[in-house]
Amino acid sequence: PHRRPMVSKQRFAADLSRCLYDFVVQLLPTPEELAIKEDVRKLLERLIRTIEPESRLLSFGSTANGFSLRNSDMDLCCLIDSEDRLSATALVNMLGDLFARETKFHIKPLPHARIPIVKLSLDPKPGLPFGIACDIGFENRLALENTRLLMCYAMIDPARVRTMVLFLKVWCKRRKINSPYKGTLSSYGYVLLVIYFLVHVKNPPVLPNLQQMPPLRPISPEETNLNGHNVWFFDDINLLRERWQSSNIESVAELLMDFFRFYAREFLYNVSVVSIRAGLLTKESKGWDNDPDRGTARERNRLCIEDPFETDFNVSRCVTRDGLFTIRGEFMRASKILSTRPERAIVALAQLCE
Ligand code: 3AT
Ligand code: MG
Repeated sequence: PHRRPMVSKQRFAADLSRCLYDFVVQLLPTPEELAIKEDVRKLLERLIRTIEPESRLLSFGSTANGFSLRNSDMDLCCLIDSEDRLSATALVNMLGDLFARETKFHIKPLPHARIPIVKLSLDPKPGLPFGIACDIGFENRLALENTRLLMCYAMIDPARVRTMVLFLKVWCKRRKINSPYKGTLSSYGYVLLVIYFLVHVKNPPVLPNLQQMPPLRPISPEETNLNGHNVWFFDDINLLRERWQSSNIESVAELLMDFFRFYAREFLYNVSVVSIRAGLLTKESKGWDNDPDRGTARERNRLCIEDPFETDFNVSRCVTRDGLFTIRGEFMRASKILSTRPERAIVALAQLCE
């Protein structure tokens, strides 16, 4: 039988890069959606201030870090700048009642969750075809900092970094491997995998390590301490854009292909820890290795991704044995699809996200 010759690697990569940009652009939130969400944030902040006048309501997660897709959830964090504030549990109950009285949102207060939150949602309507889903938490200052860190990484090389991350977020949702509750990985975890790959695996690196760059002036440990964690990183984006010029010139498609190949075949899941702060670490060095006497450590640390600031925290502790098996299978599948280089890149993209 007649076999179709493969298109050249260069042509396929150029083609796929263009398809990736086009694909991702149409999934970005519209200006209207962003405006509606900002209005919601302001409205809720105004209401919260009737109970706690010294409070601020801030966005974190994808709405604030540059990795937001259309219709993504809103993650909000309430900070209260006064000494004698109410407990999170009390606040969740009071705000639940207040929002139920004063807004059209469906309200679900979770005062006794490990991290107490209020969940709000709005049904779809013509100007808002997917409604709104929003979680409000309290005093989660570390999440605000890791959001800012990811935002800085996104801004250094938006064309490549944002495209890769946004594509990966769509891909992992479509392939149903983005549910920490079901044993797979959170979006935050996938973003850390991408950044690790661009900082520590690619050689030359695509991104600098913002947590290890020399500061512009001496910094005392107290200044950068947040709940016992060092949250310093180089955040002068304008200066960074002037000074950081990656000598890696690979296209976004080449990077994506290599990303899938790396996590499909190269990364040693049994012994290694992904750390964007420190590079490749071992489970042993962190005390995250499988301890036969404590089976739970093994189950919690199948996949290990160190949080950039809360370094004793494994971001992927929810990933189960089956979950990891599925995720690795998906990395292999993706890697295989891209390595066949079909005539039209768009076909590969469609197949990837099937
Ligand atoms: P989506 O657009 O909602 O899919 P996202 O970027 O908002 O993606 P998440 O909803 O997974 O990402 O997380 C929102 C933020 O919450 C990101 C981070 O500041 C914090 N966060 C989420 N998961 C974890 C985790 N496992 N450990 C520590 N912080 C987390
Ligand atoms: Mg989110």
